[in-house]
Amino acid sequence: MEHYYQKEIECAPYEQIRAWQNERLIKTVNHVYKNVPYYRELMIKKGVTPDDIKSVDDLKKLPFLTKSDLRDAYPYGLMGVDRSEAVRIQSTSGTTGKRVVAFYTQHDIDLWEDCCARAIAAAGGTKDDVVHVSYGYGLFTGGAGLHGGSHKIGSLTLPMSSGNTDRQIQFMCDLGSTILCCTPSYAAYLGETITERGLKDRIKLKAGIFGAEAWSQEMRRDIEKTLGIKAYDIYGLTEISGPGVAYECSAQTGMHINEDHFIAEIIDPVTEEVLPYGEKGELVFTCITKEAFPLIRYRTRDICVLTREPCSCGRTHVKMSKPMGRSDDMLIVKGVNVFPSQIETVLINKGYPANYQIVVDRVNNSDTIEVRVEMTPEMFSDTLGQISSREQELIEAMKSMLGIFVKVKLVAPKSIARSEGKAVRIIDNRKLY
Ligand code: DLL
Repeated sequence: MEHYYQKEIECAPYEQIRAWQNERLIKTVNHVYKNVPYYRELMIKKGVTPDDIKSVDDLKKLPFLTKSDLRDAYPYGLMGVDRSEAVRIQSTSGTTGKRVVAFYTQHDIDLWEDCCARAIAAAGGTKDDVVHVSYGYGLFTGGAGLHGGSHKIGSLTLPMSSGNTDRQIQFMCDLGSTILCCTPSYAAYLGETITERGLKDRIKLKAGIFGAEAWSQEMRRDIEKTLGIKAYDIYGLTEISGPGVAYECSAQTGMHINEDHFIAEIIDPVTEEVLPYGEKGELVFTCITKEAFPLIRYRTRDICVLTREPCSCGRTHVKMSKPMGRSDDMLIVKGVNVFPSQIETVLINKGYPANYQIVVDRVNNSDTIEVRVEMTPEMFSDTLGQISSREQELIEAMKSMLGIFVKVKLVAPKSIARSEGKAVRIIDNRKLY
């Protein structure tokens, strides 16, 4: 039987979840109004006071926060406690603009680690497991979050961090790692390397907890096959705490959001109207238990769908779909809106593995877009003579999906740089922002 880490919370009736949320929302709004002048100003501008917030139904009265508010308030402007009360800073892996910094009290760290522990337990983790954490440690939340969660469960925790693939594989074999935590692209790379070296029989992995970047069902199946494991998705963002905001259960049909800590809404990214369950839109989070960085109605820019259909695992917390893109990752090429997820769909439909890169350029004031696609080793050896006809087939499929000419270049297996962190999918050389 599956081990439920906090069954009385994760499987609580909906009415109970709502009661917790109502009480905690009121408390958080009062806390923020009193202690975060930046948000108090936004509330005053919108003509709302803490007295107007009596339940989750009143959430829509509150102003949104966006990444640009985080930039304006950088670094300490959204902190909800005195600096002497906070014990930790984490930061995003963002490479453009100012990084996002988030703060935690010890209480916040405890809650965050609980969320990660639930994710590990949902993947079958118990105190008998060896949890191999290959997310980066340091400012990135991946390493610290899963590490803390693994401790809470009492698993033997291997703080590998990212990098040094030889050492990762050696420890995995020697120490009998049973649960792997890393980005899906690194899991795929580890899988390929383990297979190439003929070491598959020497690893004892049974599950993987992969997130921090988009990955398809196809990629899940590949990783599950090469590593001989069940692969679980995990979602989170630095602003809201880190990994563990939502996690997948054995049903693998979406990620349960830890609703006793976060209230999720879906909005239309343009009109900001709140959308009902089942509709696709931008995910917005309100933290209801945090002290140091209690963001209210934070717009994640992740596009997804929420569902409250009963789950076969017994958990009652609302489920989010895999993010289906971002409300801000849209590329405009030759005036046409292009979502990387559309390109990925074409590639998957045509049987290509998930490693690809989109390169956008501007030559003589005209946009160009090229998709570099890795072939599988089988395709590579079978079809050396047929590359141009395969490329032509993809060009036509892209044209019918996007309505524009996309140059396609098939490249040798493993020739696109593998990242130990997040995969670099888009290279936009136009420097438009
Ligand atoms: O990526 C936290 C994390 C660490 C999540 C380890 C899961 C595992 P940030 O660097 O702040 O935090 O990036 C957050 O990454 O808004 C999504 O766009 C994306 N993202 C996170 N998890 C997933 C996922 C961490 N499972 C941003 N699938 C989010 C797709 C994801 N995208």
